Amino acid sequence: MFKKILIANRGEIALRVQRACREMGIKAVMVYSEADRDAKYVRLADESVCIGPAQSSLSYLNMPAIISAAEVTDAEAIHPGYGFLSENADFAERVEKSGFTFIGPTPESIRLMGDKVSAKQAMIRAGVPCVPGSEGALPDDPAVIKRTAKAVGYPVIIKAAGGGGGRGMRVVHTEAALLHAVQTTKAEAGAAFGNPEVYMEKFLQNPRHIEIQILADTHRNAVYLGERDCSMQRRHQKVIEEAPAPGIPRRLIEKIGERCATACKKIGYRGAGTFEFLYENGEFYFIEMNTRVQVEHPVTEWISGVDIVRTQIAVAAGEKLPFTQRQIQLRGHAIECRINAEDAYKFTPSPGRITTWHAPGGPGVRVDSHAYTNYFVPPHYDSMIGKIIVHGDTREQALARMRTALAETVIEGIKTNIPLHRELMVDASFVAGGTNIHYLEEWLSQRER
Ligand code: MV4
Repeated sequence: MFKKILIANRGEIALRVQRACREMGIKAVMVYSEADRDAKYVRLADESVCIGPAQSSLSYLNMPAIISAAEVTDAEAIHPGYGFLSENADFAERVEKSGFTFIGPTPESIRLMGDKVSAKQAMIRAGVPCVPGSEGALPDDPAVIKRTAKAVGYPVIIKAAGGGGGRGMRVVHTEAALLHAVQTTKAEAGAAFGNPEVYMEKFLQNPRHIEIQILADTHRNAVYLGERDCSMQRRHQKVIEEAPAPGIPRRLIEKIGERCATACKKIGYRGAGTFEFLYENGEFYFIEMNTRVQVEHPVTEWISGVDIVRTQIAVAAGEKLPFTQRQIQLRGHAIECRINAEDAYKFTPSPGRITTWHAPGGPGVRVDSHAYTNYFVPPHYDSMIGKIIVHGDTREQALARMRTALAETVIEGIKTNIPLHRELMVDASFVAGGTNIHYLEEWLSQRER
């Protein structure tokens, strides 16, 4: 096992990885920007190295600074967390070329999944169901583009191969609008991602966003840890996640989960990963794969009993998965609310000093946050300051525990989205379960104030 790991991230996930290291008897090196210098999780680290000014491009995205920090502290491996460099194949490659272990998949796997056209082709070959659409990238020939759209059926969606997470997409409803949409999406993709390739899919009008968590080792073992429902989102930012997904038949999840685990073995995937699906009319359609640990991993940890971050580290060190698929038993229901430093309804960021931080507790409540009374939320980064996760034997119990946890929470000095969560936890449609990806935006637009 590693003796020392460098954590190339900030905030709650940096603390989460640090906790896993401590539990495993591994020393943790924290890198930080000038804006995070005084954070408690930096002080708590065994060692820490300043890697640059507040601006991410000069610190948390600064590959030479991070690799130098690993060199001077004699760390053996680098955990990238989520965001920042976590899905950057070039970074993973430079980490390995410098003699360190990248805690994540190989640069080849990251590259394969980073290109959404190659990702989809790999998944089709591996037997994972995908959204019907073009076979690979669209060619230039206008006649072929029109014929493809006709065969798929309108509405269609044009997506950039280099996009993902909601960037570089355009919905097309008629043939009259098709060629212009393809040209515009290509031009934007070329400018934004350095790759003008686009592909076409049938546009699903009212899907849910369901994702499957997988873990794989370097000994050809892969398991799935069930699904998460991440449909409650606004502008491609998830707000609430839960597991299991309400109302989806278990045997269907098991069938798709098995396909995902098999696909991992076929492509030689290692580490943690997430298969993103759209779910509509009882069918699953793969859209993208994330090659990192995700913000919402705790809901899966709680229903499965598996420590995902610990397992990421173990498999990166070459260990075998410590469980088989049959040993994975999913139990109860978990819900996560992301706590953001922002206006609850206008969504404008609200950085600044937290004058009171009172976290909830009690049975079935977990809080993942680096914040505390007197913590200063810097204005330079994502507004998420933590997560409240609850577990119950049933969804009803989990909902009741989340309502209680949100009622106990006191955060003063900055605005947060806690009032939004309190409203959603008693919203009839959310309480019923199974709302789609458009629900929150529609709810917000109709909400009277
Ligand atoms: C789609 C879609 C409908 N049909 N693809 C947006 C993020 C990216 N991961 C894929 N996205 C979508 N792809 C087809 N063929 C609708 C979306 C989408 C969406 C997906 C998941 C979560 C929230 C979303 C919000 C708007 C659109």
